[in-house]
Amino acid sequence: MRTQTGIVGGGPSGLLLAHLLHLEGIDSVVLEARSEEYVIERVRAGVLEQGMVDLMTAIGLGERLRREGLIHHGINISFAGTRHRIDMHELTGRAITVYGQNEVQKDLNQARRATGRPTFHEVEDLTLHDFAGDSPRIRYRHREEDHELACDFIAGCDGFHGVCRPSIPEGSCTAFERTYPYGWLGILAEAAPASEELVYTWTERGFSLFSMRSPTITRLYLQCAPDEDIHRWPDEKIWDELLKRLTTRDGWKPNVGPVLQKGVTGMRSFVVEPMRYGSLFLAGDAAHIVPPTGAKGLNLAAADVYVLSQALAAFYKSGRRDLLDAYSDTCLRRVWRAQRFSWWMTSMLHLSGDENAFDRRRQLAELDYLTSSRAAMTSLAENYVGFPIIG
Ligand code: RFL
Ligand code: PHB
Repeated sequence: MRTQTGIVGGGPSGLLLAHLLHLEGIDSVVLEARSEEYVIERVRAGVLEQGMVDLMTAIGLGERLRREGLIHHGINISFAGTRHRIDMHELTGRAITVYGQNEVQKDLNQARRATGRPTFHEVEDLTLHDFAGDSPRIRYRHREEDHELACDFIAGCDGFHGVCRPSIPEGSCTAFERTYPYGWLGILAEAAPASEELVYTWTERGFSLFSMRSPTITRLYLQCAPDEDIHRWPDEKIWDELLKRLTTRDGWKPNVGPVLQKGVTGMRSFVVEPMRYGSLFLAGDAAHIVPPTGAKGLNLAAADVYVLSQALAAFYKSGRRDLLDAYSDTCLRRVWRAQRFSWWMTSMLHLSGDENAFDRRRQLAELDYLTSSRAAMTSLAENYVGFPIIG
């Protein structure tokens, strides 16, 4: 089999790239290790930057997003028992949209199906070959048969634990990494959101986040150990801890309801440079990870694949290689901005366990400054709503 771009991974990066390429008349094959249902059901991101909403709309995938997405003009930062609203729209003219990654994934799967171009799920033993040059090949097993896909380019969209990044010869890329001494325990609850906007909370007991998915579903997180055993957390204990952390002095607290899903995720900052080796281009979580406190991961993935689609389109239209050569640098500028912001939000709001009383006072002083200075609020708002993707 032959295609122009072989896409490894059918998550948001892979399928969004596939659709962007389709619109440019470029053929692709998507190879995904998991089943379609598994990829859709994974509970992950919830916040789309304005730029990602604009991109989805520009490529004809904005209809359900516009109908069902919840537009938020502000967020709340809570500490010492008080919520402080940051009006991002007033400060930047832009907003965010709450629309689950599951929904984005459904829209992308449907769009891909409508193009008639192939996506293969549950592929196994995928390996990359000859990608230092310009005739790369991908070998894999599908339905108990071995296959080889010849292509012009490979897009490594296979997430942090995928095979593309580790296939790059040692010494050709540099990894920058930081891990954090905490994780997030997240739940999805059948309960109407008690606030119209997100609440990021600092407490002496650790960080907590109030978010949502729809008018009937609340999404909540609490800081926990990075290797926390979810079995130690029956639902009552989770609610007890969430209510302790999130309840504010004015009596606001999240509504309690049946827990639909729960899980623990670790926190990591990671970047590989460059995001390219020969004809292999890494995009999304395959190239970088941010801690979720800045809500940036999915948005960065969208920005990467947009840049890549434009570079591939220029190559196929006029043989230009300059945009392909600039791909990594173009993406890395945004990536490092988001890394800085995600690290900052994370460090400001979590307790690392080895801080002393000074560090806690300093965190509170930072939160006080952030929520009382228009300049500080504008800086947060500008980064949180994100920078344009289509440009
Ligand atoms: P994905 O989603 O991991 O998809 C990669 C796909 O590749 C497949 N794969 C393979 N396929 C073939 N062969 C192989 N050998 C393969 N190995 C892997 C996998 O099965 C998978 O389907 O990466 P992608 O597409 O780059 O998308 C990235 C986003 O999923 C991620 O950045 C976000 O979920 C991060 N994130 C958030 N991002 C935001 O922008 N806003 C948020 O509010 C937000 N909240 C979050 C988050 C991530 C979280 N977790 C679970 C880490 C909240 C959480 C809790
Ligand atoms: C979510 O709704 O899942 C969510 C929101 C904001 C974040 C991270 C996750 O920073």
